Amino acid sequence: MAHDTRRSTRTHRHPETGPRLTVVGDDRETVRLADFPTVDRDCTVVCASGDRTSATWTGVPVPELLDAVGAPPETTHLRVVADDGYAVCVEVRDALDALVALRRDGTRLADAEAYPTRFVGPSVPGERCVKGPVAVEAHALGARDDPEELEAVTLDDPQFG
Ligand SMILES: Nc1nc2c(c(=O)[nH]1)N[C@H]1C(S)=C(S)[C@@H](COP(=O)(O)O)O[C@H]1N2
Ligand SMILES: [Mo]
Repeated sequence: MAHDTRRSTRTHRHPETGPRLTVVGDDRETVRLADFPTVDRDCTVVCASGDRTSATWTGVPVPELLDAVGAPPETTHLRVVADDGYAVCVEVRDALDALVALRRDGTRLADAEAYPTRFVGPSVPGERCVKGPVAVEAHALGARDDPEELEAVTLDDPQFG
């Protein structure tokens, strides 16, 4: 199916087409999540504070999204960017069983939260389970590159719960 190629960097609630996500690899595409198959996955989001949220998440597997743009084989990290200034870097091996979720325990996130999608996975640290991701970018970092330099936030900043 042909994907939308407009270079939007924001995910909005599109009443007709649903949430979108910009995926950056060899190509850059803004895709409609509704165009992809979804799977269910049990994940627990654990905060440094001790709070935890366990749920069954339904969403698009991250590898499906990367395949749409052709992530380079050298990819080491994914940078996941939200529209609230939050951006994190996740090791690609931890992202391979992650989802861009649309539902939590069967309920649409768009109906329950201020954001319509969630980057979440069993191997993704809780603070990196980004609410309302608008972009996922493949990066190939060298051994001396610091992935935290790609993170826009100090993760212990109290403004980010
Ligand atoms: N966009 C965005 N995603 C975010 C955050 C945020 O501030 N903004 N906080 C993170 C942190 S620190 C944690 S612990 C979890 C909290 O998720 P929960 O509210 O579902 O428990 O979301 C993460 N994802
Ligand atoms: Mo957190």
